[in-house]
Amino acid sequence: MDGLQTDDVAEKIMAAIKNVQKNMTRLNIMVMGKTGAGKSTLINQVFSRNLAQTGVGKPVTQQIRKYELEGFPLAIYDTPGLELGGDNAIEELLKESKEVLTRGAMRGIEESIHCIWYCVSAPSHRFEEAEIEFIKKFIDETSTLCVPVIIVLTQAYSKKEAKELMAEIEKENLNVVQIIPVLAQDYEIDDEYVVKAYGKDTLIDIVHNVIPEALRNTLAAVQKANLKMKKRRANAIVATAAAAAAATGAIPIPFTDAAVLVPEQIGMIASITGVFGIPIEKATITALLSATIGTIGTTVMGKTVVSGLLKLIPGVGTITGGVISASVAAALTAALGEAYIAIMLMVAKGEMNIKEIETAEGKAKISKIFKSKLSLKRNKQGVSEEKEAE
Ligand SMILES: Nc1nc2c(ncn2[C@@H]2O[C@H](COP(=O)(O)OP(=O)(O)OP(=O)(O)O)[C@@H](O)[C@H]2O)c(=O)[nH]1
Ligand SMILES: [Mg+2]
Repeated sequence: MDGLQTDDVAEKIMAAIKNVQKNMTRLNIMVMGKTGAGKSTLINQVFSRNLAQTGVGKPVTQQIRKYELEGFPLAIYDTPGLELGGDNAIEELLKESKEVLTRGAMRGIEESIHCIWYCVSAPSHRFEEAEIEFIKKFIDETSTLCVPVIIVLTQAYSKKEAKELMAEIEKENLNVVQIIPVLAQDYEIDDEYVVKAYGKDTLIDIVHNVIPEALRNTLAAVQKANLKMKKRRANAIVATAAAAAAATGAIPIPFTDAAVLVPEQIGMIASITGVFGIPIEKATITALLSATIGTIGTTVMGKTVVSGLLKLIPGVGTITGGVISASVAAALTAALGEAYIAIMLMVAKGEMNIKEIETAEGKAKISKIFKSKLSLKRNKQGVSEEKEAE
């Protein structure tokens, strides 16, 4: 691909990214629990934008507030400052939360509450009577709406205490998905002893399993507590795109035009970007293309390099009539996707700045990853193709 064509494809990818982001179904989570339980802390430590700190939220009912950010497909319904045990506040919350759940359920997937996190502070040590009453009633009266409830034992810096509390709650046989201890933020006992945060990744895995498939990429995108989950979603996107590219099959050679990137690959890059939730600019995409697929282009590196690179992939011998085989299309697509995931992971871990992709070193790094992914494919597929030939 020459500069102009790369630019054109980058443009298409940017449009596809915008589309993916625009079409992400919003995830709605309701967070409940007493004041000081650690709801706001948990939300801030799990999601990649500071939702709970961005203001007072929009009152949905007397006690329930909705937190949202423009262009971020997440809504948090919070019951801030709730004091259980006090007179009719509890009855009121029960009524209001039922209202919110019912209203949402009637309006379809976009407005439904998809999961409830009921937070109980682990250091408070016992599950208070008033709280048991509340949650029992709440679960009972909302069971027909089938919204999954997860009990989160927050501030669980003492795993022993958390275990005891968990045993106590389990005795109640509540109809909840799971009870899990979480320490959302490192807990400093003194200067020398700090308990490391834990459990947020497990919480995300549980949520992933209980929400509809249509919301799982959204969850991957909005959370920052479970990179493995982002990676799994991204790998699935690559597998689908590679299979689709193989089915599309005939990609014309030489790879001098935008046709190198079939729509499947454009969609793949856009979807992976969506799942990682990392803002990206066109110049970065252009750099990514030129360091991967672009290196195949004859205008960039000459015919000998083209054939050299293509030797990395299986099935090249089957090029006939100016098109590449299905397995080459799949291998190229998969290598591009996997290289992009590797980069996104480095960026998400803070090991690399996204703008670094545009530097000479960044491009060299990506190019190396892409080529190693291609040759890995050769090894893997080489074996299976030999087997098939037998
Ligand atoms: N170190 C540490 N502190 C926590 C954690 N969770 C909560 N806290 C602390 O506990 C206090 C209360 O936490 P919040 O997150 O504000 O509690 P909340 O449930 O949002 O409280 P309301 O908004 O009043 O309903 C804060 O001082 C937090 O710093 C945690 O996981 N680790
Ligand atoms: Mg709060």
